[in-house]
Amino acid sequence: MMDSPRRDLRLPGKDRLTVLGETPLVAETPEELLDDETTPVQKFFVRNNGLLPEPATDPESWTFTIDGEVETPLSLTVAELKATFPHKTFRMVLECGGNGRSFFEPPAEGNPWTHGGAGCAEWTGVALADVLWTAGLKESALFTAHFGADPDKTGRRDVQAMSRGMPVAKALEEHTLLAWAMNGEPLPFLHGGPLRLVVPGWPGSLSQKWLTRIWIRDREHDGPGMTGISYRVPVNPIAPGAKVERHETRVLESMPVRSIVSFPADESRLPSGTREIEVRGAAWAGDDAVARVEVTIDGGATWVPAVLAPPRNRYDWVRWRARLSLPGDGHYEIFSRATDDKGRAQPFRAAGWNPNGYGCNVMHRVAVTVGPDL
Ligand SMILES: Nc1nc2c(c(=O)[nH]1)N[C@H]1C(S)=C(S)[C@@H](COP(=O)(O)O)O[C@H]1N2
Ligand SMILES: [Mo]
Repeated sequence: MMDSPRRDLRLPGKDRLTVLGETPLVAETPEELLDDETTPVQKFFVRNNGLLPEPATDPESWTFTIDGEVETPLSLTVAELKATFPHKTFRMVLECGGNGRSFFEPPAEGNPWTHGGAGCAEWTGVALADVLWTAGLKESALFTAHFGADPDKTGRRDVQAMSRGMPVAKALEEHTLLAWAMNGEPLPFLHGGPLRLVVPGWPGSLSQKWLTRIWIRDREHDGPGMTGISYRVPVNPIAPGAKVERHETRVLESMPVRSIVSFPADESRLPSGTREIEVRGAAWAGDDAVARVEVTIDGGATWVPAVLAPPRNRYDWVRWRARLSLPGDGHYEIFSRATDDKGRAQPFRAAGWNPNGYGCNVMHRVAVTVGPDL
């Protein structure tokens, strides 16, 4: 299932993330490190599809362009963006489209994310919509195409490592940001600084880092990440391991509902006689809202409702907690299950197998042992 054995990331400014790929660097956050309300930069997952670009010497003069199907193509520096448009700050989940992939059986193609290809940070920038209104969308404007400064994984600069796009309607949502800050600090280089897109609710691959250009197109974009069956899922369910043709697939847009248990950590040991524990975690649901979260310690025979903290804004995650009574010492498997406001809950077993392993939202399992080794 895994190309290389997992190891802990050793990188200044980063916590003990789990490395899934070396070059390009891909590292996920162990679920128990996602216990903060706002995910600190040092715990935030990293996903690169290419090599790193040259760091900007002067972030304020970083320039990006909007061209294509607009009345007035614009070229703006970060300083001009900051000076011209209203600033917005939202706490929003960024999640890789492949989060959960390692639970598909048979294994799907790609990085074996568990549940840690996600984090929730406070992003500051301007609404892409405000910039698009200034440029003026032509009637032919249908789709965006995103470009970044990173060379591809072989070092080529004339091709994009990743260049995806979205329908104009998603680009015009007020939460779709051109962001220069993360958790109140200048956007870190590894997370796309000086400037990145943040397209919440949809696969993280739309949130272009080191953003240099948005090309407004009159058709669906066809850059790397848009061709073949990239970021596409079968329209009708297929047998696990089966092949699927592009015309039988659709683009994965909103990510499915998911929850994680961030406390206790998997394989925790509690003193003998412990009869009550607090379980807590986070839940989110792509474009939709989380309606409820429940927790079980008996494989789903009985469920305990969790108390949800209200999200700060749309696309924020919901922090939840539940108190569980334990009937005695022993080994318990805790599962959390979130349900979105359309009534869709997480499955016990990976469902919706697809060749590239997108959108696996199987429940997170955490084992705890109360008392001495059994
Ligand atoms: N320029 C550029 N932007 C990119 C990528 C990339 O490889 N290059 N990877 C995308 C993917 S697949 C994801 S999941 C997110 C990850 O963002 P992070 O590294 O800040 O966590 O960035 C997206 N933006
Ligand atoms: Mo991703």
